[in-house]
Amino acid sequence: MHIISPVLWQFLVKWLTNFALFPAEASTIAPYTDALYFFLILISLVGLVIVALLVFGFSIAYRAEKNPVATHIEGSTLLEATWTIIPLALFMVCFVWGALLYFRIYNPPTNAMNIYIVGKQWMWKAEHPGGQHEINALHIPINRPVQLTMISQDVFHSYSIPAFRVKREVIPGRYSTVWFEATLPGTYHLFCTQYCGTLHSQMIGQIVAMKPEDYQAWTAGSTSGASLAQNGERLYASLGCNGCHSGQADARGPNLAAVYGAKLQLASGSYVTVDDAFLRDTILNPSMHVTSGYAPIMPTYQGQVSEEGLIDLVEYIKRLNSNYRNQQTLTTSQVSPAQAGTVAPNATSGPGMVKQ
Ligand code: HEC
Ligand SMILES: [Cu+2]
Repeated sequence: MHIISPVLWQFLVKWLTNFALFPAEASTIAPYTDALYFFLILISLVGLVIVALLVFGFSIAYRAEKNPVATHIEGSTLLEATWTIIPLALFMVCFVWGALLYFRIYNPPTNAMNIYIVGKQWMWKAEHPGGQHEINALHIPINRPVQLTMISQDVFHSYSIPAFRVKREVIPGRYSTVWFEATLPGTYHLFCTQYCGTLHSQMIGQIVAMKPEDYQAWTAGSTSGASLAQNGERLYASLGCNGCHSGQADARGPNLAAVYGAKLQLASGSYVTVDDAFLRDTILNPSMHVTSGYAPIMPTYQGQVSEEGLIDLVEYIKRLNSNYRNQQTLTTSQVSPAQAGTVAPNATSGPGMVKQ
């Protein structure tokens, strides 16, 4: 999609990077956003030069001593059509180009790995499915699409990685997602780009993009013992979810195995596809969308589970595909499927519970 020769392009990028005007292009999308950006700058510059030259030229050609009496001009259809159609064509090019890029930026590839981000005044927490936790840092492999599922615990924040040319609002009460594929190993800036209070400027961190083998080593070395799904399983038992969602035929709640990604019919007759946001909503607001064929007896868990706890539950239910147990070795989990239905003794102080 480059509009100029690759050699000139490389030169331009290197030059701008060295002058620190432009961060490195470290993701697959970066050259594309930059190409559009440079195109916008280019046409603005061309417009600027044309206008400046005309002002300069006309003020000499039509100066007072050469034209003592002003000429009355009625207008020119050709001229007006020209200065309407050419800018319109340019704007349409920007629009189509921008729209195509927008769809690319907003649609994550289906094979993207997912990492959760919780923003709060004033720090970024990252939770990897394997249970690795980080504060104000994010380790990721290069050459692999990564999707971030993000939520705020308090006010609006915005997760921005300039070197990857991505940025997305992080909203209280709702998951938002962003994806990227890093191409260059290195350490890059992470910024909060939404003014969020006194220490907003310190809500920054490091993105560490690593070669796949280094990332593997990092993952193995920083695990906290239990994966998110394993924490979720414990929480699921301690909150008594399995009292109703036991998966047995006489259970009071629907079987949640393989519910993720499924299309559910609601009592209202409409259909929803079960995604992360739906799971989170159901746990906090079960009456919002009641599944067809069931009584609205599920209690709300509002105020009882932290955002991290909700992520653990979501991650657990996501992996509750029938073969989940065969894939995971639940060495750290105290809860076995046989215990389903009993409330764990530490029901008030599980790992994901809200601390009052
Ligand atoms: C008192 C029984 C009960 C408890 C406890 C309960 N649920 Fe439910 N749950 C239900 C019923 C009944 C439905 C279906 C009706 C509805 O959507 O409200 C449901 C629906 C759901 C759904 C929507 C998916 C579907 O197939 O309908 C999810 C997800 C869910 N529950 C998760 C949980 C989690 C997680 C917990 C624990 C934090 C929990 N439930 C605790 C009874 C319960
Ligand atoms: Cu912030």
